[in-house]
Amino acid sequence: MSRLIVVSNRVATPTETKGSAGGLAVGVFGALKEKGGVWFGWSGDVVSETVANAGPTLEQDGNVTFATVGLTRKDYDQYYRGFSNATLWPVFHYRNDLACYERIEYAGYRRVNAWLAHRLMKLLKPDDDIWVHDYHLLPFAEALRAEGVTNRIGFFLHIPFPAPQILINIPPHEELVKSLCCYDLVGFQTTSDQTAFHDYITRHAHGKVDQDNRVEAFGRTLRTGVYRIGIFPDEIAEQAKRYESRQHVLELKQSLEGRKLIMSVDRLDYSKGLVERFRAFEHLLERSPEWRGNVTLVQIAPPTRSDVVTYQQIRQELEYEAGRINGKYSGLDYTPIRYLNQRYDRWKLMSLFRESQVGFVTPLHDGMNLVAKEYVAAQNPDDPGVLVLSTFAGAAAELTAALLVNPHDSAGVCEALQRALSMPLDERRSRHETNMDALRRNDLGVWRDSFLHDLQAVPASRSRT
Ligand code: GDG
Repeated sequence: MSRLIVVSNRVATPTETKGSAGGLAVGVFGALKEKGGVWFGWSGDVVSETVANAGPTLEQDGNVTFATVGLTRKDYDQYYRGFSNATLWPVFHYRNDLACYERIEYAGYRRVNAWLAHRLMKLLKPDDDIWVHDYHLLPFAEALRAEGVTNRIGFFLHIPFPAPQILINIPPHEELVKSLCCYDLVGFQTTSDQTAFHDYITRHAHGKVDQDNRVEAFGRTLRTGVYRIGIFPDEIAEQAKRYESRQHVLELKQSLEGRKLIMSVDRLDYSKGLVERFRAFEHLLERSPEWRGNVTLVQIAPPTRSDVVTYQQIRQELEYEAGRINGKYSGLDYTPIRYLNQRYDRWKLMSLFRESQVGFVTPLHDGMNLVAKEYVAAQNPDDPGVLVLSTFAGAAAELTAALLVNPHDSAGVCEALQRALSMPLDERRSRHETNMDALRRNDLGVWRDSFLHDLQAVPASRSRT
């Protein structure tokens, strides 16, 4: 049986892969354990050139090798902070207004992809299957091919793929799509992402796409597919229940003094729609005085990428909005928004989800959004909370029994919140059941196995130039 090589920007630590409630790291590790193999990527450390070139550092866990390399400051700045997170991330989330483009960063992005590919070479065997993850590594297969690698290589994009008219704002858009065509299988979160890629292929690259999603472009043939990433819902349900009477939950409950609770958890990112969310909550307090003093929004938002300017700006804006709204509607014993700029343990989050009446998940664009799925799974089936979900999250295609909203329509979001907060038990139960069924039908194992099944179905002798 061929081994599996997983390549991602960051590699989970062996401890993270043993988390008790699923998570991507656990899902991917499951496949690695089954087949044996290597998880390769950046360690998260910025190191000297000598240390970087001495890597990869290897750590063995059974039949799985964790292989990590450090990045130099220059590589980190150009590849990670620059082109990946200041160009690709905003454009792929339809935020051209926040994107910047520097040729030197793009050159660094390609250089680091080639360097990483070269570092992987000594760990590769001829019949390994290679599964590459996410936007940091669009040119990774091309770099491996340049090293003479003919193995099957699949790619999964965790974030949206933008419509061609958005993508073409990135000056080297054609080179990037050409690089993607060096993979044998390219997986997307939703059919609209897949369609956007196909549109680019037919309209801009003059390629062909057939009914089986076989793509011919730039002298190559590949397949595309839709693989909606999931969670292990029953494990999350069990974890949320197990921790429901812990101190942190009791403390929160006591501090709410019978008020209803709306919960939101997101990395602090402008794609997650946090500012719009705070304003919609303000709208609720403004339009429905009966909720003033009777409902609290807890927003957990651990900071990420805080050395990228746009992330510093969104943080400032949110702090301003939280302060403004709280200034307007707080009482001596009431704070409407509890804005927590820190990371919480996973088991704590799941038990807080279970305690709340509403899960408020309103990204402006999101590949999937696992928080929405985790919120549903964490509910008590006898007395479940209601998910208010943006139609622009990939998860909206599956969680059809959520209250779906357009995050730009503050009045509409406010109506959905009112409806969620007052929804009768029967309706809550029935919506929860429908959503749980969807989560069980397409769990993390289904995502992983169907991608790997399709990758293995790629003919081994595919012509590769
Ligand atoms: C990308 C795509 C796609 C959040 N805060 C804490 C914490 N989290 C966990 C959540 C969830 C995960 O992080 C976030 O996943 P999301 O899917 O919601 O969003 P991204 O991080 O943007 O992920 C996204 C995903 O990749 C997978 O393909 O769905 O669209 O953007 O699991 O629970 N975990 C802990 N403490 C926190 O404070 N422990």
